[in-house]
Amino acid sequence: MVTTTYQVQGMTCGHCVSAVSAEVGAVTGVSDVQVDLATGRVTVTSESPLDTNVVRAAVDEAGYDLVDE
Ligand SMILES: [Cu+2]
Repeated sequence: MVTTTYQVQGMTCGHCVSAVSAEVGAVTGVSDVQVDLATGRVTVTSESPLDTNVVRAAVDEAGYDLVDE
């Protein structure tokens, strides 16, 4: 299992957290998504390393932005 942390911009409430969790959780290979609303940190557990662009697309689909680090 691989754990990767991303920074997401624009989340303001529990609904945002649910939207991001649902979209990122639907990415192939992802088994767990933990969102910290206060910091915008999204921790994703997956079977193998994820393509950042795929995660970015999922976050975008939810209506938020992945911040480059
Ligand atoms: Cu919200």
